[in-house]
Amino acid sequence: MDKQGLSREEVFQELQGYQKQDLTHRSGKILGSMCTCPHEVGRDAYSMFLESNLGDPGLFTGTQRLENESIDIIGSFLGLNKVFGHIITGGTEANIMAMRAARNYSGIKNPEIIVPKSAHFSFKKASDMLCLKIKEAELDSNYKMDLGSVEELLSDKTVAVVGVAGTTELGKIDPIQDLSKLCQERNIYLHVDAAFGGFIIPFLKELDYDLPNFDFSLDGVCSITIDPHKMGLAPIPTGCILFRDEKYLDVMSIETPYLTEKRQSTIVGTRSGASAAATWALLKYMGKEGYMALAKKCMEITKTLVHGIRELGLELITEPELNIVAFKSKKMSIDELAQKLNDREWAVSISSYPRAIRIIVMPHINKEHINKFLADLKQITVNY
Ligand code: 0PR
Repeated sequence: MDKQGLSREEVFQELQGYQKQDLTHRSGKILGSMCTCPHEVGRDAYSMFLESNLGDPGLFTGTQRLENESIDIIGSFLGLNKVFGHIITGGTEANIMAMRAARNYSGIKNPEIIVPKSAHFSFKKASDMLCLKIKEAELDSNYKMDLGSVEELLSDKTVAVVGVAGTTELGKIDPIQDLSKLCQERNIYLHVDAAFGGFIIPFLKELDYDLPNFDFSLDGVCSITIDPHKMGLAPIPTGCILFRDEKYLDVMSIETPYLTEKRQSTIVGTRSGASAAATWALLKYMGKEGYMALAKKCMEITKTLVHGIRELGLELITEPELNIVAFKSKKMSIDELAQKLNDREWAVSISSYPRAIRIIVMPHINKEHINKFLADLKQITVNY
């Protein structure tokens, strides 16, 4: 560390130098990310609440109200008016909290969880941290969790089944309705990971897209992960975990004797109130119609992309259900194609199952970006 500090100007000049090395969402070049440019309303609300700590909410009662109201609003578009939960750092923390609640609630020794093969890697972290044996259910021909496989994996040690609404790699929605029935019959905790899908599926359904139910309107669903920092447009880090019943928060609460709140259920202690303020501000500012318009725009651009990919004779892995597109070429390997796109500064990602070029049409992607991308893709693939 330098003995003497730099001037404010020097510090910010250096910071700018570092910032220039980053890619920006605004450039439209980031095609493989589930994050996006935070909306200015969320950004301003976030900066306004920088000192607020929800780890000691009695000191920040206004922020706590913002968190509670956000939870109520999100619950209301996920099928239940009274839900219980928190605004946290993201999908990973939410999934870990859900698995911790399920494990503690069951009280079962040597606990196991069943997740689809397509589940996000955060469940592997949960399994490691919470000593849960993870069992992966097979996918059907449409890359959705196979119910038969789930039934085969169930045992008297199963503490939770997880379904995904908007899988990380292909944006698929698992058959949550069937899982809900199955879990209710067997009295097993069902968690839905809608980190990605939670802020788009309900609004597409309002627009009459034919998508399945996945939320608390299904009686077997005990908890839902939904990330404001993905399709919700909030600044990072902003996640959300919702539980149907307060008892699931209670079974993981720890005594916090000297704080303004006597018990705490979150993993994190000191916790950003800014994320709650940003979530609240965006829910109020966007309203249902704002999120519907956003969802519609993303799906229309997805359609343009899908059409272009087909026209180039490339192979779609599956018909997209949401704004995630995966494709491959019959002539070129995935790695070579990704490299050639990368050489033209397109930051695409590669899905692992099945291996394919994966594009997430987030709100920062507009039609012009997609047209430029398709033009580059044409140059790369035609005459190869
Ligand atoms: N659940 C699902 C279904 C997810 O897709 C993700 C993350 C998570 C949980 C975990 O959420 P957090 O990352 O908020 O903890 N999905 C993206 C992924 O892993 C996250 C991401 C975002 C990755 C931007 C890269 C990137 O540039 O692919």
